[in-house]
Amino acid sequence: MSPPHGGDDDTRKRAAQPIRAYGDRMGDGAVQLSFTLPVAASARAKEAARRYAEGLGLKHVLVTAMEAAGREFSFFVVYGKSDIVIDYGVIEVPEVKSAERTPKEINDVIKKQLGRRVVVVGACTGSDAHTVGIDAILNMKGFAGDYGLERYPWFEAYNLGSQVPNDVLLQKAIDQRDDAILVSQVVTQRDVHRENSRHFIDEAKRRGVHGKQLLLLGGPRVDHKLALELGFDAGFGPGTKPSDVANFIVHRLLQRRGAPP
Ligand code: B12
Repeated sequence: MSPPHGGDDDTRKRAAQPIRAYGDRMGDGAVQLSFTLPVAASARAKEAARRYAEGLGLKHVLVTAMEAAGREFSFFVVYGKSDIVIDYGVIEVPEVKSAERTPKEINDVIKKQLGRRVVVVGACTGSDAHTVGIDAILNMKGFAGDYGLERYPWFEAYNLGSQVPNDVLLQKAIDQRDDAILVSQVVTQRDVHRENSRHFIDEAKRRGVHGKQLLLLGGPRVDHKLALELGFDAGFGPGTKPSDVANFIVHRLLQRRGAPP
């Protein structure tokens, strides 16, 4: 078993570490940027893209690609250089902390230390119809060679699918006395993921679930910081493996029992 990710030394004061984007040479500030302008592709459009990138503060701008994107839109890729320097030393970001156990170790620890199956329910909620993310975490097959929670003998996992209303998911979790509720949010247009997640948390508070059952948020534009801000216990983004989620849940359940995590 490996120690928790992002240990306690995360909070220690770090030395200043100024950094700039790296392209060809260290500190050259070279960046690549892509964007769309609402004009048809043409030589004028290309010049507009160059000026736009300069307006963003880039120097030595080179428009390397222009593609028509529909009749009245053009997509651009530009290179440029930026003078911006940031201090990496002052950056602090909350990270999900849990021991890194293998699936076998996770099952063994649940059996020995909890002595009962861990019950979880998940769904892609609101109007969001994307199921692949939540399936990757919960279904047998799993993701990137890492089996999903359904495959763990000491997990009891329920996947309600997509477009599930928040109150339906919460009611199921209450009825089953689940240990954790997994919410997937993939569509982020007009911040619908934040709006729906806030609604979920409000409902969870109203029903007395908040602070009792573990609330996990996941999706391609979700991170731990955002999830904490919204009132969840943890957030998981792209590349999350089912064992990351299993590790977090078990870590927290053991912590709650006062057992060494
Ligand atoms: C497949 C797909 C679809 C399929 C979905 C099929 C299905 N059954 O899921 C269909 C065709 C139905 C579809 C529809 C739409 N889609 Co779509 N779709 C995609 C696509 C190509 C792939 C998404 C995917 O499967 N990713 C793979 C999974 C494994 O990754 P993931 O979701 O990030 O999940 C991982 C992590 O985020 C995390 N995770 C995710 N959820 C959770 C939850 C928990 C609790 C935890 C712990 C972890 C976790 O773990 C997973 C494994 O690591 C993406 C583009 C892309 N390349 O990403 C667009 C994309 C997501 N779709 C998009 C859009 C706009 C739509 C539509 C609105 C299009 C339309 N105008 O009709 C509709 C949405 C309808 C709706 N009501 O939701 C946009 C979203 C843009 C945005 N920022 O909001 C994208 C990004 C495409 C784009 N570039 O425009 N889509």
